[in-house]
Amino acid sequence: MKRQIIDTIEKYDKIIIHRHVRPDPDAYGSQSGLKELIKANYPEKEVYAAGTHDESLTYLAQLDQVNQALYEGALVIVTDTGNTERIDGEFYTEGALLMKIDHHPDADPYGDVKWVNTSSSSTSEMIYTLYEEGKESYGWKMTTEAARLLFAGIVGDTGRFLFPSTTVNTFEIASELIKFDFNRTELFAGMYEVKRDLLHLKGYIYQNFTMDANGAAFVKIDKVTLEQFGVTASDTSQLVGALGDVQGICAWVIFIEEDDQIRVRLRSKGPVINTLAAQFGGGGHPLASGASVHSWEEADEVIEQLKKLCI
Ligand SMILES: [Mn+2]
Repeated sequence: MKRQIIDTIEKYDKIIIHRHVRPDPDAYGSQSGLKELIKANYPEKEVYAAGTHDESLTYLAQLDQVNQALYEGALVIVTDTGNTERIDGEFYTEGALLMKIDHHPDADPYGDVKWVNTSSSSTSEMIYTLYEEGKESYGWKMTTEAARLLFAGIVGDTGRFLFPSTTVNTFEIASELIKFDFNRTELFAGMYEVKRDLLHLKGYIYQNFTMDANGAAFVKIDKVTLEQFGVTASDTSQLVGALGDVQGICAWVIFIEEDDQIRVRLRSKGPVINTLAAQFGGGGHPLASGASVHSWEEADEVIEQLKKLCI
């Protein structure tokens, strides 16, 4: 599979890489990490990272401007994105070939070439194993910048190596990546320094969540509360893991009211919850997913379904 991917990359002079909307470090890490690797090993190729830039990830990478004409004859690679609805950026279907590289469940098997590994901690980890194959068979080199990006993706998706998706391989790859001379302290600051306002909102979450006897928990944060704390809805992505350290918790949902919808952020310690997310038009990982609902009544339905999963 990896050879087929590298052979395909070698065939195209122009490569455009996409990833999912509402990006996280693994989305940026796999997208821009792959871009850096291809650029370093095939300097004559044009490689672009497409999508809408997220200010909170500026410490990782900047994106490239792409237009429709650029897609003609291009290889388009989409990383870290399970389904086409979540692909960020237009025109991704307009290249000569579409390739999917991802670690989410393959519910939507899009693309002409697909490489899906759900047992990988992150797509960034997959990109590292692609590099290993490249190194072995094609003489690929790693760069410090690619190492920094892939390391960030792995750290992000494993919750700093805490999640069960973290394997012996993950640690081995991380230990290889930190041999490169990037500034880890600076990287961690970019990833985890939390604004004071956000910490106050975190306190609010711990003071106001509700949990039943089976460990199903929820908290609702409406727009007024967000304004009171001076926090934007997108800032709250840093708080999804909150409540995970509550003793006895089974699964939880944090609702964030936005202008036109209520964002549903689901996390679990055991029961699979991406099926629940899918019932409400969302998706994601078995233990970390999201969806959107359009009323607090609908939010209550999510809570009822979540309670059933924890029995
Ligand atoms: Mn990922």
